Amino acid sequence: MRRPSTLLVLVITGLLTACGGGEESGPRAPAQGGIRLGFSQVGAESAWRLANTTSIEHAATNAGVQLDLRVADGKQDSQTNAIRAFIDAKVDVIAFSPVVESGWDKVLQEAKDAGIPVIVTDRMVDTTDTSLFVTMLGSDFTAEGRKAGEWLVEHYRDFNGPVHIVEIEGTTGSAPANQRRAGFAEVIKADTDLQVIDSRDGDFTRAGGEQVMAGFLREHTDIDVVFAHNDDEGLGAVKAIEAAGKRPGQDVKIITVDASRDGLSALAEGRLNYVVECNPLLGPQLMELVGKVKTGQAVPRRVVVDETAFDREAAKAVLPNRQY
Ligand code: GYE
Repeated sequence: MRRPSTLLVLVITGLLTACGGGEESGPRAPAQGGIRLGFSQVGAESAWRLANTTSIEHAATNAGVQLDLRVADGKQDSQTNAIRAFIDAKVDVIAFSPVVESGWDKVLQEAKDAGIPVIVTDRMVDTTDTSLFVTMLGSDFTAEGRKAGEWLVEHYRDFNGPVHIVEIEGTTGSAPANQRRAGFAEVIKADTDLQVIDSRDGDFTRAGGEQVMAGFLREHTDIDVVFAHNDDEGLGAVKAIEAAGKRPGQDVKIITVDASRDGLSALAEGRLNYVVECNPLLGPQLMELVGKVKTGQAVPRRVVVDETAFDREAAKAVLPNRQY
């Protein structure tokens, strides 16, 4: 029997890397030599975001892609300006992670008119004109919200009486905030004891989570559960709960999303109760798509990232090798 060629091995390993879950590993992606990619990043609000930016930078270097990275400040205007600058610079491909879902049609039409293909990554855009982008690479946020809800339903299965939940939402109008809220609500409605008593925007930051939680604790004496839309907000909530003289993870249960190293450490210590994974290591898959789009190869309209969720024991098991 013939041995598999090096190329075949590379292709198979590349595919495995593309479909794999939480870790970034394997050989370099095939060189996408000379391609110029403009990438507009949301900002630097969370551990997830920092890991996502680093993953994209490393993957671009490994693939030989010339990356023009512009990190916005969480403002749609800054991202629109960055996309216009990429159009003026005539880059080969534009990719971006939209801070909010709506309001992109005009600038995306400008990119289309200039003949520059656009890849949406991480967060989805809300548009009726699907010809404005070629593909979308990112997580299924609704599924993440559902996983959070499923843990809660299971946790309170044998409990009778109301369970008061507060929700610290991600940035208002962003895809992960909208979809995590929806997935969570869809699942918890199966148990009418599970009641969301308050919900507020924590902007995906630690400071935001702390501030929102401090407010909730002042206004409600009966909070049983926090659903924070990301780890940073949940860790901010931990601080506020401790400052109020309560024990996070015990007096108040906390569920978060992302599964960053800090989130999983707090889970392993018992200060968070359940953490749903959202994988930021999208760089290698993005570069693969960029290469294909540039050379006119077919790409799927939607590439979903594989993800899991962690309880305390699972967190302890993966922590030593966690990359973000
Ligand atoms: O969960 C959060 C970040 O869009 C998936 O944005 C991303 C979210 C992530 O700020 O930590």
